[in-house]
Amino acid sequence: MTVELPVKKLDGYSIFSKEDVEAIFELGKELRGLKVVHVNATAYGGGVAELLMTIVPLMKDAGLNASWEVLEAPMEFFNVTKKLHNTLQGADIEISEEEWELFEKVNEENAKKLNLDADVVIIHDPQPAYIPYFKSDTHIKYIWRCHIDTSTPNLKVWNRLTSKMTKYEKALFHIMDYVRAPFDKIAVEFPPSIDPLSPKNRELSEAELKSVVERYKIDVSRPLITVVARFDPWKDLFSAIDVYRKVKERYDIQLAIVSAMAKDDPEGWIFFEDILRYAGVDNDILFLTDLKGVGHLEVNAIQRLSTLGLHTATREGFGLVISEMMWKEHPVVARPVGGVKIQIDDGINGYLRQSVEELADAICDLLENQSRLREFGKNAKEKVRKTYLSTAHVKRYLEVIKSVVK
Ligand code: UPG
Repeated sequence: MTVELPVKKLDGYSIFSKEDVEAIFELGKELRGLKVVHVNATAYGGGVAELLMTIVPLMKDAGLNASWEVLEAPMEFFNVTKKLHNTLQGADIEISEEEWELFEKVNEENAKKLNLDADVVIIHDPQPAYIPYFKSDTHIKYIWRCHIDTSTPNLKVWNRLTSKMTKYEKALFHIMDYVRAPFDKIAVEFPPSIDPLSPKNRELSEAELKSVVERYKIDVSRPLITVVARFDPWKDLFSAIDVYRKVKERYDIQLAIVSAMAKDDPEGWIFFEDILRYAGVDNDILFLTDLKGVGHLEVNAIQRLSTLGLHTATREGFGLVISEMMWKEHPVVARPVGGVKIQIDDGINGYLRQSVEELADAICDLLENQSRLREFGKNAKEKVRKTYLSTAHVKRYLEVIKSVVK
């Protein structure tokens, strides 16, 4: 399925990163008209869809013929690929022969069905990873874009999966810790980005904020700690509730759990129930999900209304939600894992802590020290402005595309 895209103009981004925008237009001249197709598993929900909704329109504005295709697959396929995702992040579970067969079959069908007649095809994550294997065209250059933490994968699954991923010319990873054979020779360090002009991150008016406060009954007179994360085992929302309870012994806080159900994540419903049960009856734990109409603008408003962010993930490829919160001038207290470590500079724009007690202490430290809270918040925004905006990301894409077509 081809995803319909909004129009986005690079000119609008010049106020944030003039040099990157100029560099993109230069590269765009060299690559004008080049047909580039991105392929992933869902058009809505989760970090990859969030990224493509900006990256693809900006590539178009740079002069490339860029488009975005989404896999067509039954729910059983997504059960298998969620298992695949979990094993690549280290889970010790088996994938049966039947499941591998389904994985291959859906990839083969999509290799035929999707609109992939292009110069460069960029495959995101493991779900569509076998499409190149099933394509016979020799002129297409393939790039694999990995979004997950593959630092300690289940090797049996990793080796089997990658044994048929031989047609890729480049493999892009958020950080080099994730790189392993067979991609070590073609790997590129490739952190993602947030879009400062998207509904998720743009400035909001007082009226927009007020409407969210009223709709979701947020008490702005008390501190609000926010965790934005899919209902996924790796996000460890149980720990987020434990941290909240520890802090609550000392401060009258509220916890917002902001979450959406991604189409390619059938496990989400099971975790949703488990976490609701774990939270019990506590009116200061706010479940703000897409079921209640929490979309991009609402997530933006909740992040802006927050005192600080909390992120308890135990594996995290990058964690866009951290940069999103930092962009709104709030520090994030998080576990020192994967891509989280490159966003948060401990003691400068947030805190990196492992245990529930340490995470709770770090939050209390910021609640006690309002001037530190503000200073960390300013540092946080500056870090994102310098490092993680869409323009830097688009520029890196054009450089990598140029390297495979020249
Ligand atoms: N989001 C919503 N509504 C919600 C909850 C989340 O829009 O109710 C958004 C959130 O704002 C963010 C995205 O969904 O933009 C979630 O992205 P991220 O925090 O990066 O997590 P994942 O969905 O797990 O994304 C995968 C990787 C992650 C990586 C990302 C992009 O797990 O580590 O940063 O892909 O490469």
